Amino acid sequence: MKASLIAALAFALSVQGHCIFQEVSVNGQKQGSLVGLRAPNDNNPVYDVTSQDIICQKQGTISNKVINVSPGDEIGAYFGHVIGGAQFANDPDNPIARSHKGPITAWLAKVDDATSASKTGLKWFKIWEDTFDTSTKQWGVDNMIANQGWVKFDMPRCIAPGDYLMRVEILALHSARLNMQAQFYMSCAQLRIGGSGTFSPTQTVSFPGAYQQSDPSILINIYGLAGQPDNGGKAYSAPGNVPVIQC
Ligand SMILES: [Cu+2]
Repeated sequence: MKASLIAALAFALSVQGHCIFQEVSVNGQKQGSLVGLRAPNDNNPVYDVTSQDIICQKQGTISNKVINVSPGDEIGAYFGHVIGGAQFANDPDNPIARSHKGPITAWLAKVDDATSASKTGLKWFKIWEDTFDTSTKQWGVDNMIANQGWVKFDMPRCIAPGDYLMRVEILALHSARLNMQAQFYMSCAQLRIGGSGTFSPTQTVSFPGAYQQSDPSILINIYGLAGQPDNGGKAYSAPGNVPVIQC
C-alpha cells in the first residue's frame, strides 16, 4: 500500500468522533481507568440493537475488581474519545464529537457476582437519564461535554444490597435518520452495593430486546427546519419503554 494511502486511512480512523465509557467515580473518588469495568478495546459504536454487543459493548477488557457503592452515593461515569481521554493535544473530539447529540441513560441489573456473571439474560431497570431539554435545547451529550466527559447521578437510596452490572449508555443521534445509523456507546460497571435498601423492580427490560431499530427514538431526524439539532423543538424520550425508577 502506498504511504499516502496509509496516512489517509489513519487520518480517516482518527477523525471518528466516537467515545468509550472507561472510568467510574464514587463521591468524586476516581476508581482508575478501566477498573471495575467491562469495556470495549476501541471506540466504535454498536449499531445493531439486536446484537449481544448492545448489552455491554464488544468484549474488550474485563476487570477483576468490583466497585463498592452505597445507596445515595454520587456515581460518575467517564466517557473519553479514546482510552485515556484525548487522542492528541487539544483533541476537539474529546470526550466525544460535538455533533453526537443524544440522550444518556443508566441501568442496573442484579447479578450473583459482578466480576463473573454472564451479561446475558439479565433484567435491567433504569435508574437515571438525561435526554433533551426543550427549553435550553441541550441534549444529555451536551451536558456530558460541558462536564469534561463525566456523567454524574446519585445511586437511588432504595437499591437493595448485592452485586449489580451498571450499564451507562450514550445514544448519538446525529445520523439516526438513516436506518441502523444511531450510535450506541456503553460499557458495564461491576458494582457491589451495600446498605439496606429493599427495592425490587417491577418493570424490567432485556438487552437485546429493549430496543427496536424502528423505535421513533432510534430512527429519528433530530434536525429542525433550520438544520439545528433541536428535535424541531419537540420533547424526546429515550428508547427502552420503561420509566426511571422512583424511590
Ligand atoms: Cu461517533
